[in-house]
Amino acid sequence: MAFKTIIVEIDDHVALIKLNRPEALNALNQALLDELARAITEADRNEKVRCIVLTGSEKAFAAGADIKEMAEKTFVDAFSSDFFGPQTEVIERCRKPIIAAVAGYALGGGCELAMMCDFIIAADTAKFGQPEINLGVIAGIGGTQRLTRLVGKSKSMEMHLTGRFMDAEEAERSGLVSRVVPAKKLMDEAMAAAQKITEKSMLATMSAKEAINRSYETTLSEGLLHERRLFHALFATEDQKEGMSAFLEKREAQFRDK
Ligand code: CO8
Repeated sequence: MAFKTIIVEIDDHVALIKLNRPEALNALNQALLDELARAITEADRNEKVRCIVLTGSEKAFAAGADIKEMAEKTFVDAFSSDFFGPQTEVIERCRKPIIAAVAGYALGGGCELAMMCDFIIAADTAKFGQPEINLGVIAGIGGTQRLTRLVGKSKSMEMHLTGRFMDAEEAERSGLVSRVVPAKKLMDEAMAAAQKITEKSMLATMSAKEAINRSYETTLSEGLLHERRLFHALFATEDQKEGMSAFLEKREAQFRDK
């Protein structure tokens, strides 16, 4: 089924998902979040897809949840529909890697959406912020939790309490983004990173993602044990034999996800 608020292109094992509501700086409304959840579910199930890249426009990754759509909501509306809960859980459950390629504004829900991805590559034009406080609310899809884990309490607290934006250089320095690239090169860099990921064994890729995400959920000793067991389990795969033989034989590994 065609999408109206996003554009999805699958090219050479990478699903590129572009948020596409230019009239509202890609503000996240119900339709967009529904379509995004559906596109990510489909990409996760599609055997051809090995990595997902999520991006917006040059001006905005996403300027937050759609304020026009939200403004008249009541508590009952928000609570009974579990406002944005089901869609964000789908994104969080995706087992394939998702790279956020962020240019321009990533504010409120837009910053939170970028942080739901596995890592963020930022253009030098990127601006991150959690300005919900200016609207009389707070972050609602992960901002208080993920930003705090990524940049620490002090900076997260300042961003949430004052609503100030962080530029790309500060975002890299504080650990919010993996790296900053010139805006013109953003998509080339994000696609090159995705391409690199597609060449690995999917079994190792998904294991690495699972183990890293587990570090947010558990104690160090449980996390270390989980990592070690996944590492042990990968010795049951043909890809481990292929990867190590290829190294010893000084050739490129040909992984088959087996
Ligand atoms: N929602 C709806 N429309 C928006 C949004 C938004 N978040 N952001 C921008 N737009 C619209 C504007 O209304 C404008 O539309 P129009 O031309 O029809 O008036 C158009 O996009 C262009 O925007 P501007 O003219 O404002 O562009 P500027 O370049 O002057 O400013 C800014 C850009 C600074 C990004 C400015 O638009 C802005 O401050 N936007 C709002 C940012 C914001 O407050 N974001 C947080 C929203 S709340 C949120 O995200 C909560 C997330 C948690 C949800 C939890 C659910 C469970």
